[in-house]
This record gives sequence, C-alpha cells and structure tokens, in this order.
Amino acid sequence: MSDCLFCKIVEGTIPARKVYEDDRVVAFHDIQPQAPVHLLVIPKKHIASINDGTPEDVELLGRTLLAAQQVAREAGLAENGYRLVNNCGKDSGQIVFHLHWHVLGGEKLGALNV
Ligand code: D5M
Repeated sequence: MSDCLFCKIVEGTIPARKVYEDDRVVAFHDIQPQAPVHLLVIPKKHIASINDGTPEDVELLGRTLLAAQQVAREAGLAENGYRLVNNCGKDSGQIVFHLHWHVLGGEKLGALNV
C-alpha cells in the first residue's frame, strides 16, 4: 500500500533497525520504545489491523507469532518473559494501520489489569 509507513519499511524506502526478516515477515526496533526492549513484528503483506485478517492469512499470522517468539528469545527475553501487544483500531490507540505485534520486555512491566 503506497502510503503505508510499514509497507515502506518492508520495501526499504524508509530505514528501520531490522532484527528479523524472511520472505513474509519483518521485525524491527520501535522508534519510540516503551520498554528497554521494544520490537515490532509485521507481515510483509499489508493487513491494516487484526480486524482485517482473513482465513487465508492464518499461516501468515502464525508466522508473525513465531517470529515474535524468535526475536524475543534473541533479545534475551525468553527467561524472564515479555509482553505481546496488538492495538486494533482507534479506541486501542493504533496509529499505524499495518498490523503489528509489539514485543515489550527487558524489565518488570506494569500490570495491565486485563
Ligand atoms: O504503534 C505504532 C508504533 O510504531 C509506535 O510504537 C511507534 C512506532 N513507529 C512509528 N514510526 C516508526 C518507524 N519509522 N520505525 C519504527 N517504529 C515506528 P500502534 O500500535 O499503531 O499505536
């Protein structure tokens, strides 16, 4: 999608500190980290939010989760744990409408009370 920030990161026209890439998934450092480790994992395919995923995206979405597991492990988060966050839609605070998982860790995170 031509005006999507994360599609531009996929294409390489906007720089990012990538920590993982395969043919269908990319992960990179969040530019405004909310924790000592804050990574974003995205499908290369433009899917605006988790609300827009379809049955044909099942494998792709699974791959994003396994990539999140891998980058978390490689960032040293596996032992103490981490949080995976997905904001979906305006009420959640989603600001980039290209589906992404936030991988947050590296310290004791505040309770979410959910
Ligand atoms: O989160 C969108 C996230 O995307 C937010 O934490 C900032 C991050 N962001 C915005 N622009 C960039 C670039 N250029 N590189 C890396 N990270 C970026 P949301 O869930 O939509 O609120």
